[in-house]
Amino acid sequence: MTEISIPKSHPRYRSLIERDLLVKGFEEGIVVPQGLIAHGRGEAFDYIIGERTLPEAARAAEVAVAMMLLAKHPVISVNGNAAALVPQHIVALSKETGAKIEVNLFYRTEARVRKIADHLKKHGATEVLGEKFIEGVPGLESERRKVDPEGIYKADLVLVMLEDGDRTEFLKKMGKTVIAIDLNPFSRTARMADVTIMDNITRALPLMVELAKTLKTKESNSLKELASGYNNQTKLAEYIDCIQKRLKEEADKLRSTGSMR
Ligand code: PTJ
Repeated sequence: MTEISIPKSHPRYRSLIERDLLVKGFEEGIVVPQGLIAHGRGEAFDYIIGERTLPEAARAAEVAVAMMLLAKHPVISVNGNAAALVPQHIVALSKETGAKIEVNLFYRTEARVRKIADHLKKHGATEVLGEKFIEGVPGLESERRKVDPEGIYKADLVLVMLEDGDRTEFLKKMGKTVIAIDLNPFSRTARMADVTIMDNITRALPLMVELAKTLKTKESNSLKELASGYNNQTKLAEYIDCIQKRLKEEADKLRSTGSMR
């Protein structure tokens, strides 16, 4: 990695640090080159929403955590990008909610699964599933069909982050609840999930950890109430409204500065 330190005063400091984490992950064999491209797509959406957690995303995160705490066998599915960007928060969320961690990769190699598991263990995980697998997602042809019998296969709820388009549909067909974190409200994953948190995982995961600390002290009835009546399609429409509103505000700002010149 180019050893140039990024000044904290740089307006894009956070974004540049994220890029560095991904490049480091790439050099260590955790992130695939395609993951760098995928991150770029995410960055574009993040830029448009103003690189902040929208109120709708905070609400989705709360519902998601309530569902994780209510689930019998929740599993956090981890890919290369997530492991590089938020390993400590994945471990913390697993500890706060009792969810298992499983490495599940689109560009799967056994060596990479092991590397990611070791990386998560270095960040405090005691158990990481994914090395032992069955071809357990009927109809799914990608490498993501390889799931641990004690993990995703058995799960009643799966948290997925930065997904390619096809898995959520098949997990849903298996009767599982799917929570997705995806900055792109147009993606198939975002559309197919039960709850989509349209936020950068670098903000969503820390928020979920904090929410879990509070929500785990609540009775299951109040968690059920919190999660009830959530409509993901309506929420996605609200996200798209936010994007539209922000674009219009930016265009109006330019028009008004233009008219002053
Ligand atoms: O590690 P592997 O082998 O499992 O491969 C992982 C990648 C990411 C390469 C694979 O899942 C993939 O190709 O994903 P896609 O189809 O590019 O989808 C990734 C989605 O995540 C896109 O909709 C992006 O907008 C979104 N995204 C990218 N970065 C972030 C993000 N969402 C939240 N936070 C981010 N930081």
